[in-house]
Amino acid sequence: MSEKQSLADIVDLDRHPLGDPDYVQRCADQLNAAGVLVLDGFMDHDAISAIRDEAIAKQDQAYFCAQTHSVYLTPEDPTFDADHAANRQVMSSKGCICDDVIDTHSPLRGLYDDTGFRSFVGEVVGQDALHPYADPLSSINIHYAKHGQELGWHFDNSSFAITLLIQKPPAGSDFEYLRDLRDADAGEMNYAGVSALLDGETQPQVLSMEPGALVLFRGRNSIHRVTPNQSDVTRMLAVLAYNSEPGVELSVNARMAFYGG
Ligand SMILES: O=C(O)CCC(=O)C(=O)O
Ligand SMILES: [Fe+2]
Repeated sequence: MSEKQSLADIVDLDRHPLGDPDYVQRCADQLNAAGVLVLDGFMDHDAISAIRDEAIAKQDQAYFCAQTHSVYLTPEDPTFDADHAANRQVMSSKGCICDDVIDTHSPLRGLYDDTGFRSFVGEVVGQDALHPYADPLSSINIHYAKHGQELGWHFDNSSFAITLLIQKPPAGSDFEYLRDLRDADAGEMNYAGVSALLDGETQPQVLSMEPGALVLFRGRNSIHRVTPNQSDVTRMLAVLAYNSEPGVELSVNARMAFYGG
């Protein structure tokens, strides 16, 4: 990409009129009712293929790691046994490139920086202002999951996440979730509900999405995972992260420890 693009070059605004108050209200209603909003065909066709080209070209700069963690993304709690829901370990294995690697003129950055897009997201999630992260890594990330790689069950720390699916494998990499399984702000961790899920006694829902879709997901209380990729086509996904306060920096450790924000 050599020139800066306008929002109309990046988003299919006929299908997704981000400035239309009725459309914005429908999106907000949908997110509130379902805890998730999938906007199919959000990206313009040329923009998504430019983003795919960029993601493929930069794949060898990705930081790949595999690690175990609890679903709460908290360190081991010695007051509970190892097999207690607070301590049970799941596996995450994935790769990531950070904001500093994304092109200045990438359509991803055009979207991220666009004030119309930002106010659309703010109105849909009910947050007055959305600010970019002040550190050079956190705002735009691209995640990669190769054959066998997965994201284990977890609750996010942040109240909502914005993702854009770039490339979808033909088998595996299903986004699964169980809505409102805990109430973090009330301190209700629902260990029994988490155990039932990890033991396979509860069946999660599956969220289907196609490349070019924008997904807004409230993952703070809705546990979710991405199942192992069962193909040789790498799953590629962009994550756009904003903060409610200006000037917030995440440490490299915080980002690298787990990209769930
Ligand atoms: O890969 C996805 O679709 C979801 C990513 C996610 O849950 C996270 O980054 O916290
Ligand atoms: Fe997450």
